[in-house]
Amino acid sequence: MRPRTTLRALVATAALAGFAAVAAPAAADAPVVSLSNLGDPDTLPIDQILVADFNDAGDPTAVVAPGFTLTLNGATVGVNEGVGGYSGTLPNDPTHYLTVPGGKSAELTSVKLLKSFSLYMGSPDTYNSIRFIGDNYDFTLTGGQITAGYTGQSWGWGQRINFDFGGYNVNRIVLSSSSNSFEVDNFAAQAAVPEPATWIAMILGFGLLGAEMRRRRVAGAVA
Ligand SMILES: [Ca+2]
Ligand SMILES: [Ca+2]
Repeated sequence: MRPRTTLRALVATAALAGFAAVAAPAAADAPVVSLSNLGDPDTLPIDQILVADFNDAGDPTAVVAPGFTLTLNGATVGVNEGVGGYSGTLPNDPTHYLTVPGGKSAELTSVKLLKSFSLYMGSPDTYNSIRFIGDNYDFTLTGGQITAGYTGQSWGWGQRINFDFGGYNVNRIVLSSSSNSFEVDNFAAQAAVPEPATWIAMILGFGLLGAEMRRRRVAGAVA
């Protein structure tokens, strides 16, 4: 009996190690926010792809990358642009963009987990919020936290903002605003790829679990 008990303990330890390797810590860190490309709506971080450009006002939930879904909970695309009190124009961006007015939201979901996300934002306001939800992750940034400290609320301010999840993975991004408005364009994202060590731990853990299950089935059949 002793060898079997030892094997079982080994399997349990290896499986636990595998699961521990894929589980993120409970306390999440804030996304690392960085600004780039002042007044340039089109240049993306080299490791990201364009996800949504909001240019088709006739199909406001259209996305340009597969695996992404856009939901507009009262947010608008391509209308009311530049109307004072509702939506401020984005500097150097003559195309349609997304406006999230007060009390409304817009949500982007991704089939793949994302390690970073960026957008072009204009007319920043202290009451804009962006929430990132994912694998053991739920973090909301508001106002100056979104714009790396900028709180000028100027229509002349437009900048790409990059959010790096610092090793966490995100697949839901919710933009909301408690007043008019949160204006953005050209969403871009980078999909997460599991670390090789994580894959090895997962494969080892599941392989040993499978071996243990097969052993138990055989043991049950002969009992
Ligand atoms: Ca656009
Ligand atoms: Ca605004």
